Amino acid sequence: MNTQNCNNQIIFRDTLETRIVFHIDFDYFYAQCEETRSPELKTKPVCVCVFSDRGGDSGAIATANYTARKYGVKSGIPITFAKKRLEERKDAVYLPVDFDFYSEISKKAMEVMKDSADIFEYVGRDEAYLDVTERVEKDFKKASHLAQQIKNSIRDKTKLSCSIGISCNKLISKIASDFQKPDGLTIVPPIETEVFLDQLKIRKIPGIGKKTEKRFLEMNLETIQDLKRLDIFTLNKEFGRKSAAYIYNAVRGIDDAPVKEKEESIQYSKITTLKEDSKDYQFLYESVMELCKEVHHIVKKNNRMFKSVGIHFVQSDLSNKSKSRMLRSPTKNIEELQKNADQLLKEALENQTITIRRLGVKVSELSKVQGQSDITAFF
Ligand code: DGT
Ligand code: CA
Ligand code: CA
Repeated sequence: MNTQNCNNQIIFRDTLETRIVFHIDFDYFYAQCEETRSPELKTKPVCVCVFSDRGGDSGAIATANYTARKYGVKSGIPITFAKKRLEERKDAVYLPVDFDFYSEISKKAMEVMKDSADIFEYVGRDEAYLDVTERVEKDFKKASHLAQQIKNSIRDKTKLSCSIGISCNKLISKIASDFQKPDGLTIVPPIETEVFLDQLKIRKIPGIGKKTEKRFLEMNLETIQDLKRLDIFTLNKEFGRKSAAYIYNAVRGIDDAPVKEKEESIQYSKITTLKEDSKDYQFLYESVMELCKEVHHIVKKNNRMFKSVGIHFVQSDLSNKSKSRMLRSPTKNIEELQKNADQLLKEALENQTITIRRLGVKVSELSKVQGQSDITAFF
């Protein structure tokens, strides 16, 4: 039995019992949002860019529509690379990110999903898990109808297309939602799990990245079926107990993690591109303190307290690194914010080999300041 606390109700569910879980993921999300407000973009390659404060084409691609992807443009590559790859497409469009707009669209779509789920778990602006076991009475056919209704309703309200994966757990549904993108609907009933997973490349398992894939390829293992040949002892030796257990179960389609009730958690953050790439503490400290002031300004304006503080690095190779910590109690105090951000910076810089390009500070776990305003709120 596994128990779960949801709206103060304890729900008991036997994990051996069939569940029906949806994973819903919007297609080329930021770029599709841009297409909804400018339909003429639909026939063109569209790249949504995070332009850095250094000017020109400095920065990275956040995402691109499927036309641009045909030319090899994908998330994370420098804007200059994307422009080279799209050189022959004079109609290619490069737009700056507009997070407020994407959040607005996301909210509308998430409302549809919430209304259609027994349990709704927000994962990010463009994806969520839904447990629909009860409402479809454990029937995959009814689940398929419900998924189609959700797709239609999201399209009516937001003009967005999404892809849905349906199975008996989060892992298989996540893999399934990615299987027929864009505008996909992939249903994997328990009896078809093995056939579905076996054919797939190892890389399709969430959490298995380039490096792990390479190690498996060196062992001559390419598909999920190949991976099943490894016993748990070999996996333990190669990857350590925790990852080994995850991989061993994942290739067999086993995942007991419940869909947990979770709504979007609001956070306030500020990020800046440094004047030059650096890993020098004193240099970064100055920026962190400045960012804390800016974040604190937003906290104050919204009359909020925060209980979690985080810092974020975009490193010179464009990889990300972040650290956060939970405070003992909620606060709105800037000194506390700066002290914690400074400690996180020191921790993050231990063993830092690569230089840092962009630096961010965020606060989350927000609550309203109750009652009479503290006098410090006026300063
Ligand atoms: P999809 O789901 O394959 O059709 O395409 P996306 O663009 O929806 O990809 P997904 O689901 O991995 O990411 C959702 C959004 O998150 C995406 O529209 C932009 C943002 N994003 C993803 N990867 C990156 C990245 O490397 N850098 C930045 N800045 N944003 C990213
Ligand atoms: Ca997506
Ligand atoms: Ca996603």
